[in-house]
Amino acid sequence: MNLKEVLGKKIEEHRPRTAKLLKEHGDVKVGEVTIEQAIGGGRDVKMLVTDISYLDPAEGIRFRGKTIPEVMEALPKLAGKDYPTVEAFWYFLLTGDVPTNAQVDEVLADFKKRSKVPSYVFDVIKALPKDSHPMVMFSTAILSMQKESKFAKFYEEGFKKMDAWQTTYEDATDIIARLPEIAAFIYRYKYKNGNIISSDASLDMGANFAKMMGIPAPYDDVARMYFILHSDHESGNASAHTTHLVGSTLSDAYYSLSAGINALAGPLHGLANQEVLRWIQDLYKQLGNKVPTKEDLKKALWDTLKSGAVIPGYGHAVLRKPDPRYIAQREYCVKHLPKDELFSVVSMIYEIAPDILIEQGKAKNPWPNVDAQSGVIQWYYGLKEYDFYTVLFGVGRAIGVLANLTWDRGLGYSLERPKSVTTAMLEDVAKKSNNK
Ligand code: HAX
Repeated sequence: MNLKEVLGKKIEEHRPRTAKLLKEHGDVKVGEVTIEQAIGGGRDVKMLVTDISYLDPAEGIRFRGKTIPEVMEALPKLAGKDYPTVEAFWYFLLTGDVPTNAQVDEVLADFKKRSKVPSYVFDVIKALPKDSHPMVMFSTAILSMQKESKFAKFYEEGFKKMDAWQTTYEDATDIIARLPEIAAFIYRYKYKNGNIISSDASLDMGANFAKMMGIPAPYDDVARMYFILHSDHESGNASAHTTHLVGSTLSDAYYSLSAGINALAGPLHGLANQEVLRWIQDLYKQLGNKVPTKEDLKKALWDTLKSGAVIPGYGHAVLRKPDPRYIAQREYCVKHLPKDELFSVVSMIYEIAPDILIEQGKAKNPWPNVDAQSGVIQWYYGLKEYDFYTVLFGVGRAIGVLANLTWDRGLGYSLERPKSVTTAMLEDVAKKSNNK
């Protein structure tokens, strides 16, 4: 059975579970919403369902039940490489099964068939002002391909709810196969005088991306690691939730992902990775291009907080420990770039920032998240244009959110439409609760 057939079987097997929960237990409560949750962005409100990843506050992310080290260990790798192929990971995220080498080969071949980016996408990118943020170029490029949507066509020609996952799967796979070339094009067009490097269909996604970026090995493994680490963080984070929300209107994967990418572009979300580097570079400049001492760093961290800004790369809405995605990247740095100057500064921040955030007493989680470390690795391999970093995050994030969108359609999830209340209603509830 190929990936699509395996996925179809899994979706069929899963459907009775969702149907039974809805039919027999639909009125069972899974939690209650407090006033703080209603005003404060719905933290911890349990209103999304996914089996693709789960984020435990104390442990961190598990993809399909496996921790990051377990995933990296279990999935097939190409000879001589330290990280699994993205294609193997895609199979795993969609099905929960560790693919055999033969199954990975099928996905590799399938991605190659789908990877040709329509030429108008490059024209669309070039039509934007060249000083547009790369995330604008990335999101626009994805949206510009909407006319390719097989799901949209299927809808027009006679939609059947239970078959909708199939064309969503087709769209999702088409998009993921094309994103590396789009991202690399944006990079080379914007920062390398339009000196574009062509794609090589004989390579896997990681190696092909490294080639098109013009960065030699081991950047292929960096790309694989980076895309896998950034793929999924359950469904409540802003980019995943946005993709899911837009998809719940039966907008296709192109509309949905483009919207999710726009959410990722916020500084409280994916853009934090560029903000970390911007913050460090500003500090270098202020100090006359010197490596900061611990005292300099302490002062700079306090100055940042006193100015009302956040320390980028620190804190998390769910996690209450150092992010395992941060740790995985830190381990890469310890192994491959232990003496790098920027890595030393980021490590110094890791030593200092948590205590300062604890002393300040606001952030519920004083530990680093995925974005605190990721720029260091990119910078080391020559990718110093830090406003591009969120695009790299976006290529990875697409893998997770599109796997979820495929399952959303497979299980026939509903249009998302939570209820709002007025402030007066909340005041009334608060008053009644005081009078008890
Ligand atoms: N620096 C300073 N203050 C921080 C902080 C940080 N790193 N993290 C949280 N706080 C503050 C919040 O701004 C909030 O202050 P107010 O009460 O004045 O509004 C208070 O601490 C409580 O916030 P929280 O409950 O701990 O955190 P939230 O769930 O509201 O927000 C964020 C989570 C990740 C947005 C937050 O920690 C933050 O802004 N971090 C810095 C930006 C960042 O690194 N974002 C990337 C997060 C990972 C990710 O999604 N990547 O894509």
